[in-house]
Amino acid sequence: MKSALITGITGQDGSYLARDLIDKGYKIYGSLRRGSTPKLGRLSLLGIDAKIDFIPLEITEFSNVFNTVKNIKPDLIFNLAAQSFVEDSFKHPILTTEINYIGALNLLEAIKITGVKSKIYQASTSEMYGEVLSKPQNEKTPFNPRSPYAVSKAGAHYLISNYREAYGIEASTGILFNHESEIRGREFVTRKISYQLAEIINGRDIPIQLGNLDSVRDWGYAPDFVKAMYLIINHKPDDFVVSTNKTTKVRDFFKLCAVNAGLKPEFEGEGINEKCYDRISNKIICEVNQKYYRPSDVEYLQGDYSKINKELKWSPDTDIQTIAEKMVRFDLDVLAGKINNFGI
Ligand code: NAP
Ligand code: F7E
Repeated sequence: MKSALITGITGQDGSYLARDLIDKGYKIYGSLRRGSTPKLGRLSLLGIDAKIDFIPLEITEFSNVFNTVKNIKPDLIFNLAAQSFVEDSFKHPILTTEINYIGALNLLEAIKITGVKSKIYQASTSEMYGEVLSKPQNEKTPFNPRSPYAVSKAGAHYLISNYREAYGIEASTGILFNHESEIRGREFVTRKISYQLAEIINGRDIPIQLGNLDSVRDWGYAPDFVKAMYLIINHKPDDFVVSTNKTTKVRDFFKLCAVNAGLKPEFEGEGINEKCYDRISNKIICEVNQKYYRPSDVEYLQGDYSKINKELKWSPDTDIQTIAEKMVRFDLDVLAGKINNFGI
């Protein structure tokens, strides 16, 4: 039986990827970091928690990573574990670097020293493009990172190509642009919006507090994007941009969600004084709060996914309207008690 080790299995992507790989007949090893209670909510929601062989793993501890790789010798390793919240990386830059950069290095060293034939996929990110040097961004666009998160991921990205060249390790990256879903973490802006709008529909009076409404993202759907990971790891080792090539501002994503929630959103004012009114109730449903501005933000991301489309025949299936609709529907159903979301 083919096997795969997924680090970060409890996260959004790890959960969807595990579901796909189980369907393909893989034995799944899912690594869990130390903690009083494992966060299995997403895996329970997808109904796959009982199908995974969980192993304790501290990704920053080399001997632990080494012994894990040596003992289970997985055919595939997906390194999805990360401190993935950009805003937090400004508060915890060292921790972020240890998990995201040293974690990837530990896995590569373990593969190199043990000599196991595992293929490895590294979760690279559009954040590496930072203050973009050209539009849209493809595999040849230079990186210009704007956060400790982006710097740590760019370092890990370079490690992958270095170990590929220097030691012939079958290591690939997907440079994934933002991808969202019903099980996205609630700290990320899309789910913050869909969940808190559902709370407003259920009687909450306090407006949603957001930061930079002008930020532009190329948002895709996570279940589409994890399919690309599997294609990438099974191809000859390389780097691929995974995106939709379509852009949306935070403000416009908010409007899409609010309409889906049955509201009539209208933004007024500028900068810190901008507010969104629901023209049905005339209540303020969103306002800008300085607290959510970042020390330096990535203003514009748009991915050119031509390479993966041409070489691996991948393309996104789900547009931003459908993503907003699905996320709002899910959160309304959760708050109406129709779905047990296991705290996700
Ligand atoms: P996520 O939902 O935040 O999941 C992150 C995962 O990493 C969780 O399983 C978390 O475990 C684990 N983790 C955090 N700190 C850890 C540590 N110290 N040791 C071991 N595991 C740790 O992230 P995601 O959205 O699924 O993203 C998956 C990967 O793709 C990440 O590497 C992210 O940086 C990258 N990425 C994401 C996007 C996106 O738009 N979603 C785009 C590009 C790249 P706990 O459950 O224990 O917290
Ligand atoms: O922010 C702005 C914020 O936190 C998107 C991670 O998965 O994708 C994600 O990183 C934009 C930023 O995602 C709020 O300033 C405004 O410009 O949802 P986000 P992110 O930072 O793009 C990349 C590809 C990854 O690799 C990361 O792991 O929205 N924004 N107001 C806000 N963002 C948040 N979170 N909260 C707000 O209130």
